Amino acid sequence: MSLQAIPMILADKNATFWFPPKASTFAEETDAFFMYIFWISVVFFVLIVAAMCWFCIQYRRRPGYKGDSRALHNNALEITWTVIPTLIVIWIFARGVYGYMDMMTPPPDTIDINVTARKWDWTFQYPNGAIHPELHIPVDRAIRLRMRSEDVLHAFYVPAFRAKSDVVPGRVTVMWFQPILEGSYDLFCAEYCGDQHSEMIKRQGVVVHDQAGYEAWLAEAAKPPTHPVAHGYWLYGRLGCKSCHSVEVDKKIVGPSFAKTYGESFKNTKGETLQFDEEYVRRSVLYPQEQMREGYQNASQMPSFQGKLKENEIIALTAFLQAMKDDAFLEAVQDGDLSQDEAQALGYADEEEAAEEDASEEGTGDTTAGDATTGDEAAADTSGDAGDNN
Ligand SMILES: [Cu+2]
Repeated sequence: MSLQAIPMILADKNATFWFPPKASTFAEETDAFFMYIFWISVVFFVLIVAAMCWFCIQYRRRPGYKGDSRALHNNALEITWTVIPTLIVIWIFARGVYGYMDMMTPPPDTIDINVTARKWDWTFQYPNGAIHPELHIPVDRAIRLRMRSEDVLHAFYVPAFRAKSDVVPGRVTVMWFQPILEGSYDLFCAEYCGDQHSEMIKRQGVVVHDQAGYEAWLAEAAKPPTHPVAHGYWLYGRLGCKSCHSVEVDKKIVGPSFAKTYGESFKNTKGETLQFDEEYVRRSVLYPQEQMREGYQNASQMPSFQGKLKENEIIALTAFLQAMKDDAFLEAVQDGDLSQDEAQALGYADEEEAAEEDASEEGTGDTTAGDATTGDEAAADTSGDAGDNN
């Protein structure tokens, strides 16, 4: 489609030639201020360049002319060209400080969302506990972000909100904004943070809903799928695994690929042969640096999930990894966003309502590792036959 050739900013009907959509309360003032400074610059540029050209011609070297070696003054002129620009710059500064204070001071009633930045992904944690890689917020409500970095300096930037702030390791940075326009907007990391920095650009990664839509989304986002494999896939997309572990066979992003690795044996950095099994997955998640796979010594930035993941969630991830041996499932995962229906058709997800009726037909998977060992209701009624070595 030809529209794709045009920059996104021109394709968006709410955007203008200069700016992305005015999607937050900051936009109007920021854009107006930008335009003031722009036009002030244009006026001075034209004045100065025109004067320069005119002087070049008027006072060009002519035969027989001897210059005056004294420096000449015109006090009135010099005071004018000092005072006027100084006043303009003071006005720009004052207005900038005023706008900055506004952006730094959240109103009392905000929705607070925790943001974690890491190489090379974002995670958002919502008031009801839901964790998601995208920012979903309601329109016309003040949003306050409490941002942390797990590794290096990142910067949270949503151009449509005219909102940007550094995310600094070792401290919590707070920013706020109030969206005023429903829609999806791009999220950027605006601080170069390593070789996959561009992976932190999330196209349409910020979604502004109406109030009812936000509440519905939030309720849904907090609810993990019940089937361990679907649950594992759900976690894979939310915990940041995705940014380092590919689902293409042998494709290395940072860590090893997740495709068809389960059950294989491999060498660790000490040259010992290990089996990629439940125990290995569990220890890798909790103590990632303990058994580094040969060839992945540099992937030491894998964070430990100790205290962050419950046992049933580790079991779900294991089940997901195990299911990645299955060609049909793998292909569906590779195609992009595996839907609940797709996972269900392949036998890797429970149907929410009519689970009982369909369970006998759906239960084809032999990959539901962990349904025997977890006490969690999430995995207790899975339809798989658990015919594996769990
Ligand atoms: Cu970054």
